[in-house]
Amino acid sequence: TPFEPLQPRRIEHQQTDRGYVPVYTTDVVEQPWSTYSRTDNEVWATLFRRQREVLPGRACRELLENTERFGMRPDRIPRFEDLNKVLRAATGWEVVGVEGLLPEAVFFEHLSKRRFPVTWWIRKPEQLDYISEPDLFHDLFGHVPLLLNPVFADYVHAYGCGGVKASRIGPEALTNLTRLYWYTVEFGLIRANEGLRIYGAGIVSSKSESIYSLESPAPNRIGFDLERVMRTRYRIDTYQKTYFIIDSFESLFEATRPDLTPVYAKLRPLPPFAAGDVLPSDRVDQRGTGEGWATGADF
Ligand code: HBI
Ligand code: FE
Repeated sequence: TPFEPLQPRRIEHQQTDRGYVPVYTTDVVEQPWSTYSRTDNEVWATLFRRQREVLPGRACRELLENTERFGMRPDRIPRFEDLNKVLRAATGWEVVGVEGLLPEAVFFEHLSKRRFPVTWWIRKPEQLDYISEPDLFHDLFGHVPLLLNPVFADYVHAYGCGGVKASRIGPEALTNLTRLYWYTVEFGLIRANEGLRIYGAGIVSSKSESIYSLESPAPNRIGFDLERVMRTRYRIDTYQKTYFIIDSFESLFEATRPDLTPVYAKLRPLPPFAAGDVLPSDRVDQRGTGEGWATGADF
């Protein structure tokens, strides 16, 4: 009988910061590279080619260069072990296969050991434009190339170490860190000489948001400030209402280098900001029109 393609094992559904999605308590799984179907590889090729069309001039330079350094190509889903040879040599990171979204403590633990969890399965053709969970394309194409950048790799490692500590401090500290991850690693913009550029994986892996985040008049674009970001709620199911801009990966790493315990304590009694807020203290690149913003609760 033809090889029955593996299906991800859905362990349990949880209300997470990305909505009601399956969360897997299972840990690392081998990448079943030989079981990817022709359709899986065609989905990879379609998404890869689309992003290679839309990202030049929009994504930060390193991101596209690093995709080349990995030798990533549209015609086949990359093997994790091939990527790991390049990754280990460059920044000591490695990619590990997982079933999908992990509990935060498990996720932080991996990052603190320079292991980036990558979902082993890729979305279905009918999910090309949007998928609520991180799939292989989001993780491999969105997150992994920047881990070749030493400063960014150190930032994500320090973030993981901070997350392990924050898990012991309490839920508010975790919420602060999840917002930091969301507005940098997932949806961050960076100021380049040529203008604003994308580095957040959630944007990089989405054709429409690659355009929207830089060119739409609707969202706010505001200079990054650690405490501001940690207090700002976000959306999981629509484009971001606000994008935060860092000046460099070095400045992002510096901002999060100190022990954040006193920052959590300072922020704890303070109310969060809504995703679309603009504050008098903000360095505003663009005050958005708010056109098309979803109503309802932000996370
Ligand atoms: N799990 N596999 C995976 N990938 C993520 O990006 C991820 C996660 N679990 C939690 C999470 N991200 C965010 O809540 C982080 O802020 C912790
Ligand atoms: Fe992600």
